[in-house]
Amino acid sequence: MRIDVITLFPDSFAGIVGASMLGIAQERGVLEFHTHDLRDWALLGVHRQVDDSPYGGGAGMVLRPEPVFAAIDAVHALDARQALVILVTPQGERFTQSRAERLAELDRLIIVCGRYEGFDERIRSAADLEVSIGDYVLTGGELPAMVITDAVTRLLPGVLGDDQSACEDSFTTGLLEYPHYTRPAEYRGMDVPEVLRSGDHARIERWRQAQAAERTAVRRPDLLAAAWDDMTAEMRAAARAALGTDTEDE
Ligand code: JF8
Repeated sequence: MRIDVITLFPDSFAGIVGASMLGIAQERGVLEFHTHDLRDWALLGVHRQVDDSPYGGGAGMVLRPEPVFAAIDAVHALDARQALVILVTPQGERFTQSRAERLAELDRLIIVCGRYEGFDERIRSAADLEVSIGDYVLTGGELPAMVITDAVTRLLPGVLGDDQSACEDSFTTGLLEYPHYTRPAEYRGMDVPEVLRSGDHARIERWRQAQAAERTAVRRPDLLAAAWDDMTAEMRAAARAALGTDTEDE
């Protein structure tokens, strides 16, 4: 997959490019990641303007359409593969694991990061998809672009090792993960559960599944309904016990 990011702050991506997952994906030839400085397509003039004051008045600045459209056209032309253009905005569709899975199947993404108080409404028509990473306010689209890049990249074939395959992720299984332990067996009075040291792999698997169900019931009861059909009787019992309800099987 090729990911191009159009941004006024290309330097802010240096950290994630160098970091493990993206670095490995690029070394393995699974990912080509490029950033592009929106200012390269700024309006001609000494100030290399990309923003302007809003029509109708009001505080703050608005991203002008011309540099963004020109940048998207130019970046499209860098590669023959069809690209999906994603605009990251607080008004976008919520970015979820299932959205990440669908994006990971594509050949090419172009992610456009805004800044300032907003962008000219006409910029929306240049995008195929508007995405938001969550209900909180950020100062720009760079962090959302990094979040999307990270979540999509780790799903590309060959990025994760076989033994940590992405199918076991929370949000793929629909349940939160079971608790993990490593050495020492006892730490500050806290013991590793006996079952994990029993060597009984079938029992360990059942315990982990029940823990995942219980943990989801306690922390994210909103996720339970969607996972319910795939849960065993033992998992449902663990979830019910945690909820303190006696809901019947559906
Ligand atoms: C922005 C450009 C966002 N979940 C989210 N919160 N805030 C943003 C966001 C995205 C782009 C810009 N301000 C200026 C905020 C997303 N995605």
